[in-house]
Amino acid sequence: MKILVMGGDGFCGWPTALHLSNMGHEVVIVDNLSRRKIDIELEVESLTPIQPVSTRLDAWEQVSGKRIRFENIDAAKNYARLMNLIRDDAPDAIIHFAEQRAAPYSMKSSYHKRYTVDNNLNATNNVLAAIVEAGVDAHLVHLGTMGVYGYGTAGMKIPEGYLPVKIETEDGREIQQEILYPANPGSIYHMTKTQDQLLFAFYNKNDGLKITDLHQGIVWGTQTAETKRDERLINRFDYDGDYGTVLNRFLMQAAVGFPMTVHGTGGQTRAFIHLQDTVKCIELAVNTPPQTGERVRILNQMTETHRVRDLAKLIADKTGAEIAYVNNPRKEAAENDLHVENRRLLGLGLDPITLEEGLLEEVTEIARKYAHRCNKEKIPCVSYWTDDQRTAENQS
Ligand code: NAD
Ligand code: USQ
Repeated sequence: MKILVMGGDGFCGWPTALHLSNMGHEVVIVDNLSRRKIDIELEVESLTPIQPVSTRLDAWEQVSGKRIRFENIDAAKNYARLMNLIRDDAPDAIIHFAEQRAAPYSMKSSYHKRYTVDNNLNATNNVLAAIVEAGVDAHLVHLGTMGVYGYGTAGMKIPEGYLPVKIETEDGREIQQEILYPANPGSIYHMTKTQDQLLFAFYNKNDGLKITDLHQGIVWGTQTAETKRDERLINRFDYDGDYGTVLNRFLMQAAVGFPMTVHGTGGQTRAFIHLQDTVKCIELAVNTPPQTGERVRILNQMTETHRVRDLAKLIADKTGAEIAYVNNPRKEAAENDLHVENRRLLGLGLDPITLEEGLLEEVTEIARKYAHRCNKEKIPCVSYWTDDQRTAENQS
């Protein structure tokens, strides 16, 4: 297949591009390198020494004999170039990772809120409009988030996208329908993903586009089989207070001797998936496109759930690292349970990698190896969801 990987220079996109290339697909990466520019804005770098795009691509060609093409296009702003690329290349699948993905970054200021909305919604609308205008039959695979549902449970497993409801009609009959699960975003970033869902529903209904939306949990891990093949292929490892995600942050904090920063009571339960499984799930989704006329296919891309304080304790028990309970800069439930349906990807053949499998050590090894690159001043989360939280923190 010919596959466009939008956002293919990022944490999930780069290993996905390598994996699909390794499987024999013709891969084109589309990325505007905005994530690398945000590192400059935040004065922080990936813990791992990621290489410039051209070095990465040359290294991949040397180890695999396969060439990945790179197109520097801003999917949110450069509609004409994106549309021409899609028309000229006529890809079989387009994988859309090209969004601003950090909740804390999206809440830093009105600039960051506006940038995240502009970037994410325009990138999504542009790729959808471009598929229609180009007249190609490309399957769009989008990386969504578990956060579209909120993290409550209402006494049932969170279904894969659609909620069955019973409605009583005016004449007393009962009818059944399936509706999109009610959106309940916890940040401006997560809100953009709930809006993406409506764009998908519309273009699917109006233009018959084939779309898979993968509602992914928090990704942990750093390396995959392909990124391990040469140090120049090494994947990004975000550890800072805006982009670092909780499990990778805790593993890095343990490795550099910084007490693990549990927000509030740590009673937040979240869904997780290892990076190698992310890559596998995308391959499974690409290989099984929806039928013509099928509604948007939504899959929950997660393999296990954990409470934040339990993760900290697990790592503390293994490494002797300390835990610091800090004020929560976010507005979120202090405690929640989370039960999630994920049978569809398991049904397609996913064999999950779990935290128990010793992979925590692999990440810790990476964190130890590159600990000298860590700027500890960048570890605390200093993006507050409200001014009141910022003021209270500054006064404490
Ligand atoms: P990332 O920031 O590392 O990668 C995103 C890539 O997209 C970057 O290389 C960036 O330069 C590019 N990009 C952003 N806006 C663009 C634009 N307008 N035009 C072209 N390129 C653009 O993020 P990631 O962790 O790889 O996440 C990828 C996707 O997966 C995101 O949509 C995110 O919401 C979703 N996701 C990530 C996680 C996670 O834990 N990392 C979990 C669930 C869902
Ligand atoms: N947390 C801590 N300590 C920290 C960092 C985070 O206790 O040092 C807590 C947060 O308060 C939150 C939880 O850990 O309760 C998860 O935070 P996170 O930064 O790991 O994850 P989140 O902000 O939800 O975002 C990440 C990705 C995003 C993706 C989402 C999937 O950045 O792109 O959509 O995970 S999900 O969480 O399932 O919605």
